[in-house]
Amino acid sequence: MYNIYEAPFLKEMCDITANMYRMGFDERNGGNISYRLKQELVAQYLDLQDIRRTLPLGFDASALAGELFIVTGTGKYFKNVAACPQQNLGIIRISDSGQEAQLLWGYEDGGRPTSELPTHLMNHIVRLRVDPQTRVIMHCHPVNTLAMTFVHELDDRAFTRTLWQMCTECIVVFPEGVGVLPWMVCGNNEIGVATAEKIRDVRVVIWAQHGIFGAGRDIDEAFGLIETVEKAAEVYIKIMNTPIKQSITDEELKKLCEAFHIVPREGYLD
Ligand code: 2HA
Ligand code: ZN
Repeated sequence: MYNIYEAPFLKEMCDITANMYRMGFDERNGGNISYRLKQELVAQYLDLQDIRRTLPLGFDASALAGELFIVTGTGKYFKNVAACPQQNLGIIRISDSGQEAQLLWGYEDGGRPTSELPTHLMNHIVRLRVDPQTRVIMHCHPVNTLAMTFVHELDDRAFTRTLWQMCTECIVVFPEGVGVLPWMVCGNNEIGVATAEKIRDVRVVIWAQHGIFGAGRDIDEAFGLIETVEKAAEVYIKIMNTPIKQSITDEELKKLCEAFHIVPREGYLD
């Protein structure tokens, strides 16, 4: 058995949480990550029969039965993960019934997975149907994306179009657009269901006045989506009160799509 502290997935979680903290995306205990792991890889580091604790999920996650995830802990600070992963992270397996998470490693001070676990698992279920290679769901609180939800209409198409117009790369990075939810109470099944409904068609869902979710095949994809949206939102917040002399037209966005061989969300360009 290898040393878990040398596992690549543990290092990736330590690196990304430190990076997101430094970027100001995850103040205090803000943000959470779930990363679906390959069983054969985890088996090199952990005895998969050794269940430390069983944690009720409060909803049916049987579509993920047997799947392993490394997940940030509830109430834990991203800034502290790298120094003490065994308290701030946990490795869980979804039980055969789909009603429980079996803790295999971590949360060593008695902790539990993120309060947003229902949203994470519901998002994994939906994204896995669209793209079986999906592994990462990531949530954080980037400031300009939040700010934009105060001053911009929350319609998916309108919000997406504005983001596309702010940076040339946006339509290339998320041609399917973004989904936007109105303000809701977080940390429960209801917001999980609403988010999963949106994330069927997009890899980015924005929670108004709260934050953002990104989905991806790896940490880079999920985070790359989030930082691209955040960059566009920052440009928007910087220019929104300034007279605009020129911008990227729909015709130009179409030319960009042709040049990069991408198909933008139907009906989103005029
Ligand atoms: O506190 O970000 O949405 C963690 C969160 C809840
Ligand atoms: Zn949050």
